[in-house]
Amino acid sequence: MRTDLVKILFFILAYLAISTLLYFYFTIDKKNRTTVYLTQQIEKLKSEFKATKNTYDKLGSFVYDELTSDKGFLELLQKGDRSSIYSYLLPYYKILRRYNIQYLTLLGPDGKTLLKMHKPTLKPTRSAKPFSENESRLMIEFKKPIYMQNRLIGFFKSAISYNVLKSELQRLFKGYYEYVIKSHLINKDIFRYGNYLFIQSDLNPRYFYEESSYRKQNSKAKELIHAINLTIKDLVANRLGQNANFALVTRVNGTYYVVSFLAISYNNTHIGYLISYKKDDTIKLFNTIFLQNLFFSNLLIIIFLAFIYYFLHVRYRFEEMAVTDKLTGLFNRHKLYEIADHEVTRSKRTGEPFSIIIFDIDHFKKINDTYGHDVGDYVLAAVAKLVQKHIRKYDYLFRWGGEEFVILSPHTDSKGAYKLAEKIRRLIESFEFEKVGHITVSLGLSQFYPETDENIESVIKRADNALYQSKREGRNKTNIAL
Ligand code: GH3
Ligand code: MG
Ligand code: MG
Repeated sequence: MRTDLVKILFFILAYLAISTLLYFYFTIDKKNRTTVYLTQQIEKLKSEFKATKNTYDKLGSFVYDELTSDKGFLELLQKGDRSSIYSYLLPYYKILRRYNIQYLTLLGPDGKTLLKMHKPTLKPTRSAKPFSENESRLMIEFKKPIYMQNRLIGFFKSAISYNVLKSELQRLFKGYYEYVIKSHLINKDIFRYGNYLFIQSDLNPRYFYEESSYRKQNSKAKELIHAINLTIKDLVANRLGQNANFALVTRVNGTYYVVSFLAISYNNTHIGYLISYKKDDTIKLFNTIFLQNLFFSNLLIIIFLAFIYYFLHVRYRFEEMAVTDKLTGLFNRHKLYEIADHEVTRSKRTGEPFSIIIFDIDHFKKINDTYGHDVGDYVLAAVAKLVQKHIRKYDYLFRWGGEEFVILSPHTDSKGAYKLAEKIRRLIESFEFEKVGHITVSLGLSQFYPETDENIESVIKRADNALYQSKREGRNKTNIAL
């Protein structure tokens, strides 16, 4: 019973150990999958950003190509006649505006602003107000050199605001986009130039977004972005400062969202992030895969361990059957040799003897003849039960064959064994067997002498001889072989 409990406990522990290991393995696996996937999402945002930017660059290039192939325009530019240039450029500028390119600027070869089409200063002042650094940071610019007869005569610059880029991204790709800029860029300069108004981002107090872009978002988008921002606020706090791209997963109302951050720089200074918020079922799938993996691996472990347990149990049962006598339930001769082997080794090592008692039921044939084989069987089983009950816990009782039994008594010399033998003889003699009444046994015993005996055979032989001595001397007797 106790060994069964130990075995079951062992299997439960084995199960827990393997299951825990697998849990960690699948957790790491899920994490790796997610990491790879998020990296792809950053790449995706990069591509979206690049592709959208490219369309605006192409639109500007179209006008640029038209202008630079027109000799008349090049001459006007070289002269620096603002109002003529303005009239010349106006139809082009109107086209560009239709495509949301609001900023068109011409610069001199020295890089100084000559004319801003979106804010023209037509009077020939010493120099038109240049773009402020900060204003540039709120735009995406496409600047190209203008040559006349291989001489640099100025620059063509078209630009779009991040607001325009954002709405275009939103139109082309699924999800919501946000552009946030670092707080230290929000200063008077920006306000003065663009009438820009900024709101502190609910994502991080160090980042701001344009009020006008916020106003343009529909309320559903605003609510969702706000809800997502609240869940990732703490997660991004540290990462935002690193000025590097990153992406993360969050869950709002049971829906997974991937939020990707693309770091934006201007002249190698970090200015902010383009953020995309996208609903994502792939992350949900990773979770499902994780749970499926856990479930099926646990099921497999249970089946596997149950199989091993069953296999070991069956083997144990077979082994027991091979060494157990069916009629009496006692160990048989095979087991005697097995146990005797241990005892011989131990006795040789410690010098302590052990004893063998052989006993045989007297006139057993008569019982069979008189009462039948079944009653004979009953007597054999009853004797086994009776003796088993009266020997010490560490004594072994075996059915040697027929109506003969053997007791192996560890730590016992022939003197001690004699006492035990006599006890058994008297016990059987006084016991009242059903139908049969009283029976007797004859016994012979011998001890193992560690110095002279090599194996159990000689001890059994001596005990057997002593048993026959008892038979010859009239039965119901014990003899010691020295
Ligand atoms: P002794 O006092 O000299 O030992 O006489 P005995 O009759 O007991 O000895 P003998 O060896 O002549 O007879 C043993 C008998 O035990 C013979 C055999 O049929 C019987 N026997 C052996 N095994 C079994 C068994 O499993 N069941 C039954 N019922 N009888 C058995
Ligand atoms: Mg007999
Ligand atoms: Mg016999």
